[in-house]
Amino acid sequence: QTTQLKPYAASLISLSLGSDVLLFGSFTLKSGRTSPYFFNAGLLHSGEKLLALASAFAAAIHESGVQFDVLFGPAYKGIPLAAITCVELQRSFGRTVNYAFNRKEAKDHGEGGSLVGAPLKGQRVLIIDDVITAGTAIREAVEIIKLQGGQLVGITESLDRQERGKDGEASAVQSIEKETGVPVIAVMTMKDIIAYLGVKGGMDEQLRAMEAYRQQYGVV
Ligand code: OMP
Repeated sequence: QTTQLKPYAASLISLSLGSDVLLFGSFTLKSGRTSPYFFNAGLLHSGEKLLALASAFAAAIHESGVQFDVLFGPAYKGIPLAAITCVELQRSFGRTVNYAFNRKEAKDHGEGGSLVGAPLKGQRVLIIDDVITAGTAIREAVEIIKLQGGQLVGITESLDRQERGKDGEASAVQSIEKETGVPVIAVMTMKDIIAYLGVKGGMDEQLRAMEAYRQQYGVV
């Protein structure tokens, strides 16, 4: 089985490897699993890296063909992702969309409300976030959109780890797709990282560890 590595996935993996955003070693995940790799999107904090991240997101979203009005970035990590990707969709593809995000704490003064940015009511909404592991954060975002009267049309994330959930054969992303009925657009997947390392060469040990992890926990 071969993986067709998309140019935007390859460029995000290459950028992440070069800036220690994608690390190899031994990492304890939120799920409690010990992973041989970890992706820390928060380390993409320079203008140059944010631009590359935004380009990768915009390309993946554009290629998916999903039509939407508002990019919703759940607090906190989704907020800058929504803003930079909104700008990049305009710059690269001439697509005008709005963005919105939630506050973690509801405000009781000033403009009020827990939502900032474009109203979601009656709008087609695409959620943007960094990594989906168990999907806790994403499910909260789905609820917010429902409460605000928005129409969820898709979810996009930088990395799909493609891991089996605790109870069952499906990954969090597969379960979310089934629950919500909308597609999850991943800029890159665990399989993409494995394919990239294979082509790049010189990282045999990391590749072997990734393969072993995939065999144990992967859905692909
Ligand atoms: P869920 O809310 O359970 O889907 O977990 C998503 C979170 O996993 C992210 O927001 C990160 O805190 C964390 N994470 C990463 O950022 N990168 C990884 O490679 C793996 C994890 C993780 O802990 O599973």
